[in-house]
Amino acid sequence: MNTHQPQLTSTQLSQLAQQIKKWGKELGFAHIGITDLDLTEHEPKLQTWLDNGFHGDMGYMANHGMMRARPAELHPGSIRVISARMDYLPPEAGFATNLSDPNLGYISRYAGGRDYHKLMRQRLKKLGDKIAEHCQTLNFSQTDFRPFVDSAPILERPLAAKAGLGWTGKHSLILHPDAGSWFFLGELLINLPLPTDIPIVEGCNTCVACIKSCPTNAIVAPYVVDGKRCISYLTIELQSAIPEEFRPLIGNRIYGCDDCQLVCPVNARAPLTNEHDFHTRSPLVQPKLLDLFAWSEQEFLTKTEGSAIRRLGHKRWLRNIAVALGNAPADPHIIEALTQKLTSAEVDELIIEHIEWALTQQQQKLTSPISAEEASQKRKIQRVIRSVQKGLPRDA
Ligand code: B12
Ligand code: SF4
Ligand code: SF4
Repeated sequence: MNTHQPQLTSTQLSQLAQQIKKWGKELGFAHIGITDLDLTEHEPKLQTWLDNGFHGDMGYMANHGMMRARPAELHPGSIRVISARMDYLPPEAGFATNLSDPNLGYISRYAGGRDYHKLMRQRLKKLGDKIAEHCQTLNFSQTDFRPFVDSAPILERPLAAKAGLGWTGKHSLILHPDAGSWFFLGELLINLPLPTDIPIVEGCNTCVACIKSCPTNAIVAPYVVDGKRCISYLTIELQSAIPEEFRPLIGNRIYGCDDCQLVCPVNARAPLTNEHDFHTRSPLVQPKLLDLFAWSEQEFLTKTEGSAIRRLGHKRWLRNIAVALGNAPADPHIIEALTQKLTSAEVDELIIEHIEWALTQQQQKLTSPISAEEASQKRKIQRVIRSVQKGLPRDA
């Protein structure tokens, strides 16, 4: 920082912090908190997570090493992070309706609308510009900031917890007592010594609902998710074949998973999003698996334009739907659609292998009764559905 510049006084910084929170609300953020950049206590936890290989094929998690826990290295000169929350729960989420019909595809409710990354980064940039303009009026012209939304190696959740946006739930997501967990996080790294906020001390207490309900047992210990077991990883991040052991457990989830949040009692108080852009688009509202499976590549690209789903690509879209079709009840229409797709020019070896797996599942169901493993899986999802109907009636 230029030492000849007049520095901001502590009164000016306190007033600015209040102002930032007001501007944040005007820009659509539901909560803004400020904290310092010290994440040293998280370095060993992150290292253990990486050493355990919980990142699977997400090479980007390992590539940057401890930089994730050292935000100052990302944008030198930064001394504070402004952590921001944006709610995404769409109206008429229809969670239970969707999960209880195995012929419908389930898409995580964060992904049914416009991709959040760009929208939030633009808003954070606007917030940064407002701060810089305000500082100019105080004769301080050295404001320097950089917005991030999932876009850089940074531990967003521990920063949000330090900034008072919520506590770390046992599913590892950030939860706010009045807002649940249906929100995205974004940050503005900044070089101003703003006053910091106080973390929320409330916690999960004895509840373990998310751990018990996870379809793939991905929450291997409280606060620790084995990424490579998580359905979000298996259906979104994983480029290659979905390991067979997980396929029956994925059910009808074709893009991400919300189960650990669906059973969370804190989500009973979660607000709906104010962003129309995050509402689920019509082709993705309670979609029939067979309709989605019939989309050509061009239809897939058109119908998912501007959405995060587009980045999956048509091939992995078909891979995921094939698995869900394999998990659906035996149906000659499904067998016909799978068989037809085998000869389509749009499938490659990866998809063919998943389609063949799905066909085997379908044929087995035609001839043999439900296995003990399937029955236990069904009971687990029925418990999640009942929990949603009881605990989140508005969103059921
Ligand atoms: C990689 C990643 C994933 C991976 C791995 C998940 C994971 N738990 O790490 C996969 C693909 C599986 C995934 C899934 C999802 N993700 Co994700 N993901 C990320 C990403 C890019 C990095 C997360 C990370 O750093 N993981 C490494 C581990 C080590 O960090 P951590 O989980 O935060 O763990 C810390 C704490 O648990 C803590 N800890 C450990 N032990 C203990 C003990 C105690 C007592 C406490 C308090 C803390 C604690 O220390 C750890 C290290 O600091 C972030 C964005 C970002 N840049 O941060 C989004 C992010 C975390 N994901 C997000 C979302 C929405 C999801 C999904 C809900 C999407 C979906 N519906 O399918 C699921 C939820 C799954 C889950 N239960 O976590 C949001 C979370 C918002 C929120 N409310 O918290 C983020 C922040 C993206 C965003 N910008 O909004 N994700
Ligand atoms: S998102 Fe689904 S699979 Fe992943 S930890 Fe939560 S419940 Fe488990
Ligand atoms: S389900 Fe229970 S244990 Fe899991 S995050 Fe919510 S309150 Fe915490």
